[in-house]
Amino acid sequence: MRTRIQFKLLALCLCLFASNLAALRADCITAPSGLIAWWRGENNALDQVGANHGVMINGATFAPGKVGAAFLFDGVNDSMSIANSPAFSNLPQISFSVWFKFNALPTNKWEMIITKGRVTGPNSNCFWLFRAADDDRLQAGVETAAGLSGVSTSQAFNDTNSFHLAIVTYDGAQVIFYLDGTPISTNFTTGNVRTDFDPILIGQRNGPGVDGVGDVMNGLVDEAAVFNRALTFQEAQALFDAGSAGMCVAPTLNIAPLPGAVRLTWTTNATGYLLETNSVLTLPAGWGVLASNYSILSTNFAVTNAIGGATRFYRLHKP
Ligand SMILES: [Ca+2]
Repeated sequence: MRTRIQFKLLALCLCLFASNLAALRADCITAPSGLIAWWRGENNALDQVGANHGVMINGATFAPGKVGAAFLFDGVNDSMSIANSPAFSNLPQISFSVWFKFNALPTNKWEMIITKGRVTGPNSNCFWLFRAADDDRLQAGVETAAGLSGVSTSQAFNDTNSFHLAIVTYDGAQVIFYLDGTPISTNFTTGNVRTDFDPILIGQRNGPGVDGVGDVMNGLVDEAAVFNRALTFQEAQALFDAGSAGMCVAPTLNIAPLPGAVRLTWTTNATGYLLETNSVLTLPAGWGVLASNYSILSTNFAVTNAIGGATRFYRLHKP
């Protein structure tokens, strides 16, 4: 039984991958390809698309964000940390995307939004986005073997009222800084993004920084995402246009064994999806909507389904 259930779990993963192409919400957009990490801030530090889960540091918490909830940093010592991963190393191309909102902008204060590296000059960075203390501009960029390649706003950034979307792309030749879907700054470099062993930090830089605690941010960061390729102009604009709908999240189906039955649960509203079953892993034929001989355990997306001796597979599928 245990082996069969484990196999079913694997099968479910495969099936859900196939069905993930469908959108959960009509107004969200399909995530661009190359998405290797996505921290949504939905009251947890989980990576939506991989295993690079984060850790909330020094009481960092959550608050209403741009797309659902967001990470909230108090500007004292809060941040969110994601351990280094091979997925973030030696990348020939990269993009990173964050919605951010400052709650306060103290004078002469560095405010780190997302960083990988110590951000203390050459040979200390992978990529970064922060508000500079000296000129109050938003500054971003990547570091390669060729050196630092920075991009920035042309003027001081002083807004503490609204969320803004920052996207930085690097295609192996050009770094582009998109603010709210519009390219505002470009730079040129070559080579892979520098590799280090530092964590990705949201709301902080690695090391003490100027304020002694990593130049922590006072504000919110939402839907932080890293891609292993350069997003296009159209993709950057589409992410901004999606606004509070964000990128689509497919529901995940969980399965647990019960005596003579299985319990199927899903935690996200799966509007438009059908709960289907099959006796073999055949795509797309063979799948049928689960007959109504199951018991609804609760209105929170949980049912039990009696099983006989035969193996059954289950999936949430949007026709
Ligand atoms: Ca969110």
